[in-house]
Amino acid sequence: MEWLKAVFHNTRGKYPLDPPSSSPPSPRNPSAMAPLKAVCVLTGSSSVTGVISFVQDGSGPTSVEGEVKGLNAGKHGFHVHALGDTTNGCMSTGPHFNPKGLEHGAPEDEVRHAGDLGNVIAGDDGVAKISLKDIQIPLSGPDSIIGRAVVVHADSDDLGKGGHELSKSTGNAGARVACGIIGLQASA
Ligand SMILES: [Cu+2]
Ligand SMILES: [Zn+2]
Repeated sequence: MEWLKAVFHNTRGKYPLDPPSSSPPSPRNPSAMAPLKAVCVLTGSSSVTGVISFVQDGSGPTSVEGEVKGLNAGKHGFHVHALGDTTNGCMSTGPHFNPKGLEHGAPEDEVRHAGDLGNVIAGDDGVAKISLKDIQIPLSGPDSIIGRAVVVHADSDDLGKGGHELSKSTGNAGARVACGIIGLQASA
């Protein structure tokens, strides 16, 4: 056990109280550079299911990859909602994640919720493949999406431009057909 104590003592001594000694944590430290990974398993009251993976390298954009199955063909609103609370199904995941307090928009708009990831498009087989990058959904820091939720909607997100009373808040994307909580995954 002596070696274990030594390692433990050493670790405690180095972070965060003591000034950096021989190997300070820095952006060049390979372990500090390991990309963060997260995953979200989507389920809902209907037969819609999916798995979405998130990877962020440093402070760069977050890559979002995955697949949603069991959808009606066509466009479906795809958002990060504020809360990782599914006690009342997808209804309790709150509104779109919106740390800047802006109106709903398209992913490429300056005025948008951070959680506005636009639409996913399902083919005739009901499968939507997702592959996007976004700068407003980091996996660490004050605006991290870890512990929040991904929601897939029944209808198309009008990206704030539909002129409906809900356009500027939800994109009028209709019911929440599937959702899941975004959780950390082991880094590569
Ligand atoms: Cu939504
Ligand atoms: Zn929104």
